[in-house]
Amino acid sequence: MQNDTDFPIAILGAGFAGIGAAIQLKKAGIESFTIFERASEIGGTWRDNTYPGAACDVPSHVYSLSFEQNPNWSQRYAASGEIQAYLLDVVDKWKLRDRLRLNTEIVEARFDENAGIWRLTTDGGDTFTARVVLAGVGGLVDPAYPNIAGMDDFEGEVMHTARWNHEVVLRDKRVSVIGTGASAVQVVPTIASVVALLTVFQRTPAWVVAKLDAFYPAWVKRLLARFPFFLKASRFVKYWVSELRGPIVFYNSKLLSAIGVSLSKWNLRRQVKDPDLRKRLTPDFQFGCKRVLVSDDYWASFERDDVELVTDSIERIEAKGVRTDDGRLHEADVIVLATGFKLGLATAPFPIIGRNGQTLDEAWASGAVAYKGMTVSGFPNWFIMMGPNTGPGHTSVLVYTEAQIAHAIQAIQKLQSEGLKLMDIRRDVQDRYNAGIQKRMTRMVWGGCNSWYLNADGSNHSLYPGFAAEYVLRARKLNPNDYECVGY
Ligand code: N01
Repeated sequence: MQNDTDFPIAILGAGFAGIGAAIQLKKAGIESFTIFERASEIGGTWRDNTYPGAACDVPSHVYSLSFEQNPNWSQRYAASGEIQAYLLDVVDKWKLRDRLRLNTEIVEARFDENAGIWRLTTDGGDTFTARVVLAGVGGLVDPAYPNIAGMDDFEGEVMHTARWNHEVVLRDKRVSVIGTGASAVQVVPTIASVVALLTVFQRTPAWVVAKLDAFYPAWVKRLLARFPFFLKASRFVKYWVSELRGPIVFYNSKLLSAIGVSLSKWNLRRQVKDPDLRKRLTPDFQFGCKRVLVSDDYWASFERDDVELVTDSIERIEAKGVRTDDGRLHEADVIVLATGFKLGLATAPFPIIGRNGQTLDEAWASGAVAYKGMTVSGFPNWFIMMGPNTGPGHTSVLVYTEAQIAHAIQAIQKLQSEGLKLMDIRRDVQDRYNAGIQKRMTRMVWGGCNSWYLNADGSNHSLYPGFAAEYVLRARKLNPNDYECVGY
């Protein structure tokens, strides 16, 4: 049995995954961890996404840590600031501040097989060693900036939704929003009534279903705080509602797709009266193929006289605005890029060098693969949270993350209690698992259109092809036989 101080653990990233892992380590009595965070504050997505209207599109009773449930969510889908405040509270409650190394970006990780340790190098040139790394650096972190000609010519302000500049005043300005994905459906209705003119550039319309958001009255919050059973029951019900709706979003089925389409078209009809406008907002691809969005007021924004939907392609950005290929110049004072993120899973987040000098990018040359999305053969003692093929299109990603944390902690306990040097997922086990995942992909709906879910070759290495509950059952429990276990 090795003691804690001989067993440093590095947690990379202080978002939901990293913070959740730290708490569970503490609960397991393991204190020898450090959380490395490249930004100056914790929070990940909820630190970075502060655009007007930014909120969770999964109910907060499910989109929160199951071991840190919050009776005080103000509404079903909490706003970004409230989620960030929750994470800050959790960090204080669990006294994680002194475990954090903020402003510290890991730029290289190299496995020393003789010693069974990972050597981590920071952007400041410091080095740290870790017996185990829990990597929770997120999949949708770095903004994707569109490659549109003339962007530098624009005389006004340009900002990405994930890097909102709160000093830019939008009131009474002409604002152009490029993109109509999950971020756009939140920002568009929120700023529509503030700006003088809102022009929304839609390349591909999205299926949007009703959000049915509501504030929790004070008595409900008191009830949930007083009787945790009700809070757990609320989480349980919301989890199973989203889970049971899952097949509509993920199976490639005409019948299930028709159900989704009718739900979305009902949402469109109740918000938009003009049949021509409805037509322009209606997707022509199968329901679920791209992420299904939720909103009660996005489509209604286009009924306003001061909001224009533009479906002509963008030709270039000019000094005064956005020129579309019909020759029209859409004048603007501010351009908002709601153009999404670079899929962080496509490559390693920084050079990660495993056994025999192999890099993770080399291992992932034909797409990111990992055993249950967590461990990659040749990269021992390295556990990914929110890794390949673990994203949900229908429910809270945190359900998956908690299973990954549980798995990693069992591995840490095994390494410690048996004095092992390393645990490396067996290549045959990893390959068999991923062959099964890709086989199941053929029954899923995601191959039929272009989205961030897919790699350039059309393969899907981002989403899990099935129910969250099934993933949790498969991933939560460590089977030591799946791993090559090597002692000193
Ligand atoms: O990004 P997106 P997002 N010219 O990639 C368009 C999560 N999220 O930030 O569809 C013109 O969905 C692009 O058009 P097209 C969630 O997982 C969660 O909105 O490629 N348009 C699309 O319309 C989500 O899936 C929450 O044709 C261009 C849009 O930009 C993920 O983040 C909230 C273009 C990008 O949509 C990403 O969402 C927000 C160009 N050159 C986000 N380039 C929660 O509430 C791109 N587009 C939890």
